[in-house]
Amino acid sequence: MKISSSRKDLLHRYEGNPVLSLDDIPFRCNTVFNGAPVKRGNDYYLVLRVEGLQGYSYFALARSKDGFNFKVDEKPVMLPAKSGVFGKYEARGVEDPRITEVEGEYIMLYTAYSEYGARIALAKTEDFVNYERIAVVSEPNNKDGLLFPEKINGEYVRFDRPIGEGIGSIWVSYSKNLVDWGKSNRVISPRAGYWDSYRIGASVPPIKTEHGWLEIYHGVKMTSAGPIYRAGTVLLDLEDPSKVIARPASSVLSPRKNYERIGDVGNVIFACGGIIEDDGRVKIYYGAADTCICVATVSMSELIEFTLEGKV
Ligand code: BMA
Repeated sequence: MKISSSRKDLLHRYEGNPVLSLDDIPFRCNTVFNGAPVKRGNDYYLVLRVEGLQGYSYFALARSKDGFNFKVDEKPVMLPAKSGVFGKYEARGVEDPRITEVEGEYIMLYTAYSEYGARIALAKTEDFVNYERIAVVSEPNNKDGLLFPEKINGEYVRFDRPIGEGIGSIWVSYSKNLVDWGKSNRVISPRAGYWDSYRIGASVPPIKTEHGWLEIYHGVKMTSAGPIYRAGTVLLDLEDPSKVIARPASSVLSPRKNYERIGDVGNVIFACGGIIEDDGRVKIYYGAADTCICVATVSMSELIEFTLEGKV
């Protein structure tokens, strides 16, 4: 019996973690976490969620040549909008960016936060510095929005996490134009008794594999000392991502290091993206304890083999 995967983390932490923390930010702010990575050619970009000293979040940009050593631009790249529809729904900040390249366009879904709650908003960028806001694409009480890297049957596909009857499940929806979304269907829900029993949400834009879409999501268990956020995997049907092919019992990364345990919100691993390298390894970028950004790596084949053990 294979027990290694359930007894220790499948993902390997980068020894130089955290790759970004408050000391790397060239302007005054409270904290940095939950960054969305993109690799274009040999250049890595990481769109960072920064929480300002005012208490609300906005986005900054970090650049790297190796995916581990980053330098942050002098000024933030996207502040909450001040007017119009976006001004109304971003009044308490913009959070948790996820960027997907679809047909040569970089599309970012993020949480727009206001007195009305969390909604998902969509923007496009060509250089990760300038953003064209397209639309607010969900009603309140929804977050963890991200796009698939390919259309399915000619339509854009997204995951999100609406809060239904107090239970937030991951849902899939479709759109022809990125603005109007529909055909929503539930994908997975929290599992009583497991590491993801309290809350879940999509984390990394799905990775296409010959076995199905591999989604790395976050799951939360509530304890008497508060929540624990972990990362886990699920494999979904390529044509209909609401069909689960495999969902292992165990997670792939749990908070264990001090930088994951201690911070503004302790015991949090919260991934917002991954980069698949030519050697078949994937770098997962995750916010740790809502206080810094870390990287963990794993080979795609190991991750798939592990996930397939949870075949339903
Ligand atoms: C989630 C999001 C994340 C955050 C996490 C842990 O609900 O708000 O931005 O990292 O909680 O606090």
